[in-house]
Amino acid sequence: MTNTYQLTLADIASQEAAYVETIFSLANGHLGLRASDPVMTSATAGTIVNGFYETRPIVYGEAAVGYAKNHQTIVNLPDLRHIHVQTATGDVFRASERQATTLNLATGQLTEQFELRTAADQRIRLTLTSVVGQTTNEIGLRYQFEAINYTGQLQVTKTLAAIDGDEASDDPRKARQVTSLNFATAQVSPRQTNVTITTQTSHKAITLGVLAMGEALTQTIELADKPVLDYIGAVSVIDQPLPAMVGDFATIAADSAQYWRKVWANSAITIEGDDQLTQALHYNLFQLNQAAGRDGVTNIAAKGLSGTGYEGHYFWDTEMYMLPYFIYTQPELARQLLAYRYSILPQARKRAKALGVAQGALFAWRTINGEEASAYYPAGTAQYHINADIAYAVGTYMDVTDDRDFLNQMGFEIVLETARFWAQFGSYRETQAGRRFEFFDVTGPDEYTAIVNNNYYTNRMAKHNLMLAQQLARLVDPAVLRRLNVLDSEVQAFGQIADDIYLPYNQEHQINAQDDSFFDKPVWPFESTPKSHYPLLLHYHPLTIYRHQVAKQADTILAEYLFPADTDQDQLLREYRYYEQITTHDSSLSRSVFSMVASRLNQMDAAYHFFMDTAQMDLVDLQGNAADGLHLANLGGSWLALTTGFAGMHIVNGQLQFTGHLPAAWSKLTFRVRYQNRLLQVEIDQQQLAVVLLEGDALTITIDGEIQTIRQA
Ligand code: IFM
Repeated sequence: MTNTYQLTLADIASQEAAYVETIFSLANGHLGLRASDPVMTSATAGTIVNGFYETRPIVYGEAAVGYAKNHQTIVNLPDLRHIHVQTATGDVFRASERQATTLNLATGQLTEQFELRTAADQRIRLTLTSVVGQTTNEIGLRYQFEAINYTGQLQVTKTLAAIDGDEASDDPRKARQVTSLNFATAQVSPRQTNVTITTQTSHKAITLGVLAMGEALTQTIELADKPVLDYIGAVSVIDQPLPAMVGDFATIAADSAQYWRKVWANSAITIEGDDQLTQALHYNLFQLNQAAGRDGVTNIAAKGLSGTGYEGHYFWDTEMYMLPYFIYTQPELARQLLAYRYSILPQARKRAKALGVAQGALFAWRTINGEEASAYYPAGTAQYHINADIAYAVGTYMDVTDDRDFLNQMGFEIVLETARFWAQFGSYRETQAGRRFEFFDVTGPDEYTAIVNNNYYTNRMAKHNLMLAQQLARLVDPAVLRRLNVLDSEVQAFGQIADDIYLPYNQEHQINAQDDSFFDKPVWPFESTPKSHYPLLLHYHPLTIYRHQVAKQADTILAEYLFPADTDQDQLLREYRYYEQITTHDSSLSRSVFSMVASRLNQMDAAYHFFMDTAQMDLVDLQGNAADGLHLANLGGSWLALTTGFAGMHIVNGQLQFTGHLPAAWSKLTFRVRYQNRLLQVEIDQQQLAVVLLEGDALTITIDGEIQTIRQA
């Protein structure tokens, strides 16, 4: 029987080192450790700190006004788990083979077994147990040694290994190499070494330290005693000194276990009939939790803290794919993630100005420090739907928590400033069909179509953003309206523009149109495209792709999932069928959305297949690049497909509603959500969907179209 809170080498796609390092990476929202071989150094090994980046000017062949100025690249820091092991006579254990690995999702402990070899084929076994503090930035490291054919003395030195040089790559999803770092090592005591790393251009500093629980960082041990060496690693807060290390292995392990107990109390999932799938979902949520910045000034990178892919940047992925999970299970953490967006509002205001908009804010498409870091504006800044995505997330957070303090302090301002941007960036046009508000030159979520007019998703989301600003203006403290110079006339104008926003529709296919020109283009020649030429982005010039009907990921369909009342089932089915045929799912952000829409259409086989690919994406290495880091948006997407897809969870006009659609392969699905200070357990079997109120006051909800009031038993 599969343990649904445990992952081993047998559960994953391959034993390739960089892939294994990603899958078993450990993190706590601030620091991330890849599960690299502790006696080797490699380009992919190392420690990552959320928000610790270096900048470098972007060199354009042909620059233009307002282009992003600097790359921001997350820095791969020395590997805290590294050790140097040699025999008494100086033979170094340089070769190593991973033999077993177990990640305990209930406690956060990772146990790995390696067989180490010297050049003279002397062999020993190393068992390394790693655990990351979840309320501290300390790491417990326990190294146990056993003899195989070498039985004598060992000399073990805890090191802070520098990172080997990275290889250059043409894959835009990989990170750039950072060479402008200064390292200052301090031997604090025989037991402790610190290294402070400063970046030359972003002017940031971080300190990493290692502390021996024995007498010194270098220790001589007898293999016959089956020796166990404990070390503590630690990482400072960015730009702060490293505090004294106070934990030992047991206290760090206890801290981690307690944290995960709390997480699982609200996040546990049971799929009766498929333990392996339950395990995959637990893994996904484990990694989502590990990746999320908890301090209000960091966020969730596209690869979390599992790798340096996408340079550690934060995208819309957070708000549209990951935040719902946190909003519904850990609203305090969701608030911190939104607080990060609030913290970069000044940069977003500047960015709006750079694009010629006097009032309002435009959030960067990809960033760490709030400034735009996308060097390719057609698939970067032009995806200004990110503004509405962030506002949408504020709306969901408010629906689920009714957190007025957040609204007054941050939430309203975010929604207001993004709404102001829409009001100025779009324009009215007289057409035969009447006067309408439009957005020209835009890129929607589908990155295989760029710089078009009236992307349906963007226009629909902008409409929502403006309506939300109007709605929240009625809830927010009037003092906030005064502080932000909001006049009634402005709020009314938001409502008018929202009403007038044009939503493209294709008469021929009787479906919402991805944009004004999408259906004029020839369909991509799918039949003559070899399998080896996917993802298309690695094989074709962007213009070859852009002038065809081909979608990298869910686009119009994403809008349909978000606004279920907009489209009837017949149209939705036509739309789903049409877009499904021309979508390659080259982006990991696609399948979860198709699964949700298929559920809504009761296309349960398709919903199930899309869901299985989503739920197991990194464990089967579906995209083929998990070695660079996990696909965090998809991890969140797997939770969405379960809750919004199979359980039909939506908030409609302030009321929580569920509609059950259980795949035939399962006998029962159970999960929990928090909603307005309540804890709910949702249970769906093949007959019915039931919601049990575990904590909090009675609540009126809609289940399968029927209004019900649920009370605690
Ligand atoms: O934000 C996504 C985008 O939608 C597709 N390309 C990858 C980005 C980061 O995950």
